[in-house]
Amino acid sequence: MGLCMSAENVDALRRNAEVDSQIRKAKRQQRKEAKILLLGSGDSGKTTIMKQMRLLTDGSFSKGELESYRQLVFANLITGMKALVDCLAEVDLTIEDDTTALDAYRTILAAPDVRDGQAFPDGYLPLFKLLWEHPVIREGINHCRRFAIPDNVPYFYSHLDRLWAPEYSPTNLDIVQTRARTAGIVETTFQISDSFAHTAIPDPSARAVTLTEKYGRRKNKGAETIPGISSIVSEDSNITELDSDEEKPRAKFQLKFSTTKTLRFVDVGGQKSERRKWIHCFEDVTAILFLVSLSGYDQCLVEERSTNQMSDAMTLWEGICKMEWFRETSLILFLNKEDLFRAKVAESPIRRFFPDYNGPLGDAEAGKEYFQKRFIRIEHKGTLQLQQLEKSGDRKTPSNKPYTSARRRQVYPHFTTAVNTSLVLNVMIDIADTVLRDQLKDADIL
Ligand SMILES: Nc1nc2c(ncn2[C@@H]2O[C@H](COP(=O)(O)OP(=O)(O)OP(=O)(O)O)[C@@H](O)[C@H]2O)c(=O)[nH]1
Ligand SMILES: [Mg+2]
Repeated sequence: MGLCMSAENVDALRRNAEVDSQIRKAKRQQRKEAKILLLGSGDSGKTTIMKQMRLLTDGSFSKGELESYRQLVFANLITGMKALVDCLAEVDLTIEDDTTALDAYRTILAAPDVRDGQAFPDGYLPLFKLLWEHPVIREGINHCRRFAIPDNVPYFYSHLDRLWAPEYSPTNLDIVQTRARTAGIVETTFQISDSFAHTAIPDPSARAVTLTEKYGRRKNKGAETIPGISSIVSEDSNITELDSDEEKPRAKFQLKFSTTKTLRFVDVGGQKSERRKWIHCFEDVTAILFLVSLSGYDQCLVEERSTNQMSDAMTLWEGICKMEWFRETSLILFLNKEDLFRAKVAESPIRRFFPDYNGPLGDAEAGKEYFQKRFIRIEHKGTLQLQQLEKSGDRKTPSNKPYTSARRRQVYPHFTTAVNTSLVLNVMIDIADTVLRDQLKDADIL
């Protein structure tokens, strides 16, 4: 038996070993990344969560981004007023018999885009104000709710004077309130290392309470007590700025992780025409972050007036829950726009749109629970269907591996207000603490 090998064979073996090593390295690298896929109907708040992640990781936006958002604010003022005026006829209202208002409306519709560095044009401020204060518009806001008027209209219109200041630059709150529908797929990678959250928190005392409740009084907790998180550092003394919208001081927070992790967030467009692109992102998903607009229970879709936003979200969710792709994928459910939901639920009875709702009229908590239960029930049905498929034959996952019954997927529901940075931070801590810990533990990252 000879152990001799030709030089060629030795070379080939060495090359194979190198290739194997590279593949192993690439796989390890891939496993170090958690891919979070954001899904949900249009306008549910997916991109807003991406913006919050930017704030929670980087703490700010670049000069160029601030300029783009500034221009978007001006555009949002126009599209918001247009959406409102377009709906007036549906509720038997019109501004057509008021020539001053009509002229103002036509002028703002024809306004040229704001260019780089150019302040909002002076002559337009009184026109926007005139329209916003017009009795027909005010009445329209209340009556047109079901037509999905952009949620940021009351916010931006109540800050007109501030927006027209020559040195105006959008605050973080302005940025998360801006609206531009997503077209295509946008991937953003967030490095979560020493400081996950290093951001201005509007209400430091509220944060401190929440963190204390959650993790106890000690400032620095070891990785063994909160796996993956080495410390939470409150810097309440580090008061940084006053937000122009809030008189409360802001404090900085840092959440420290014991290891560096990469979170790849994939944001997609949620409007109907965008959904056929989603399938391109279904591979290797660590967790789905599914957003639902809670306040959409009495509203139609922007792109399809005959469809209720909440019903559309339920149908989408059902489709996702039944997909074999996501058989073992954690599902994070954000029942979002809780702030708007609370504000409207007393005036707009849930039962009018969901007749099986039998909670008390105007009770936000009962309403939240009702919708959460419906989404959880839909997920259970989806899981059941997948299990039946599994039993009925040797179904394979899309990656062609047999299912492992050892790991059943989990659903993590949260009520969220995506425009509120500190509330989003809380939820993100939860996600890091539970979902990602479970998933990343499997990949030896934590
Ligand atoms: N008040 C309030 N507004 C919110 C909340 N979440 C999102 N918004 C606003 O809702 C609008 C739509 O949010 P986006 O994040 O652009 O929605 P999207 O899901 O990315 O929409 P598509 O890109 O069309 O799929 C923006 O103006 C946000 O500021 C919330 O919790 N409360
Ligand atoms: Mg979007």
